[in-house]
Amino acid sequence: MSKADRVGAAARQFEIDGEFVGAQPFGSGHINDTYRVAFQRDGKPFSHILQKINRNIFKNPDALMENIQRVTAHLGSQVMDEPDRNRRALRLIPTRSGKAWLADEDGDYWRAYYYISGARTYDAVENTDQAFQAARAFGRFQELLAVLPAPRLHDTIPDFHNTPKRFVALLAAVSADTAGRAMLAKPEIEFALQREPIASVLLNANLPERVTHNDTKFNNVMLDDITGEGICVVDLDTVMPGLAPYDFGDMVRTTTSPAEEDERDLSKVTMQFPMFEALVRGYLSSAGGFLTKDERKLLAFSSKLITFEIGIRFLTDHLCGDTYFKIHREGHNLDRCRAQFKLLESIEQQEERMERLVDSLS
Ligand code: GN1
Ligand code: MG
Repeated sequence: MSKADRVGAAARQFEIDGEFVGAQPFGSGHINDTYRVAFQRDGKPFSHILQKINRNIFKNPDALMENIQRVTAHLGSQVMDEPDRNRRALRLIPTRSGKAWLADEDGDYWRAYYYISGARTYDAVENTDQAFQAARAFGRFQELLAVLPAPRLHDTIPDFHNTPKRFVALLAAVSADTAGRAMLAKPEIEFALQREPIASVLLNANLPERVTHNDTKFNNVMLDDITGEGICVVDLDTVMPGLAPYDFGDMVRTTTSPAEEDERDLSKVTMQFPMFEALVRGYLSSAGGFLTKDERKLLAFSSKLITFEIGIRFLTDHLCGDTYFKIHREGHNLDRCRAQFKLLESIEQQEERMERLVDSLS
């Protein structure tokens, strides 16, 4: 069966009342395969979202889907009273046999979500209002999940934000040098080695464990086309127990620079302070009620740490021959790493001012 046929076959197994028309790749994720699947009923077109889970990366897809099922059901119940509740939390479409996900004959796992119309994601931020809205939405996401009933969620990727372990993985990749790329990446490797001491700061800070998103990229929140409001947080694969500042940090990494994550013109990559301020205000407007003093104190620092962490993950993958993140050109992971490290420098230069702002707003 061709790839397209497999997508169609999977789409037809979900409880969707209509005739399957076709599928288009959707979004800009680096991990799963995401499609917008088109259907029609009585000649009227409509779409849904279909995703094939990357089994290379998610070793326990049943646990992952169990998490997603619980999280989406919980969020759905929390937004029940809102008039447009169907746009405010992702909703799974069950399979024809009543399951929350599909495991096909090839061992692939699929899930389908109702399409959310009148809203979209952006790969690069355009203005401070968008930054405020995104941070407010992620903060609210954490707030709603703070009352998720027990049991604890599964760790879909153990040690996901364990920066010291990410650092050790980089060292191993440097010494194995399987793809023969370490020589050419020497400046980036040096850059990373100099910053080892920051790796363990958050893990050693004795922060409370919370339900966190863990992939709070700006393009993981949908903004309403008309009002601009951050209405729905997407990409729930890594929702699991974690530390709140890591979530805030990844908003800073992905929302404050006007350039995209893989920008090659590094002069464009910079931490824009007004965007940072909008993120702090937006995040505190929703998460301010539950964050502890210690968590607040680490918000500015977390921006630096996560940018370091993702930078070394891109570098590690480059050295390993690009086995983890999808790449679309040669050297793509090295480009991504360079952009992260440029951003990290920009954050370092503004760190004191960032600290002062968080202090004054907390
Ligand atoms: C991956 O799902 P996607 O492509 O948005 C990655 C994140 C990284 C991000 C960098 C499961 O996210 O951790 O921050 O790329 N997700 C996983 O863009 O590793
Ligand atoms: Mg994502």
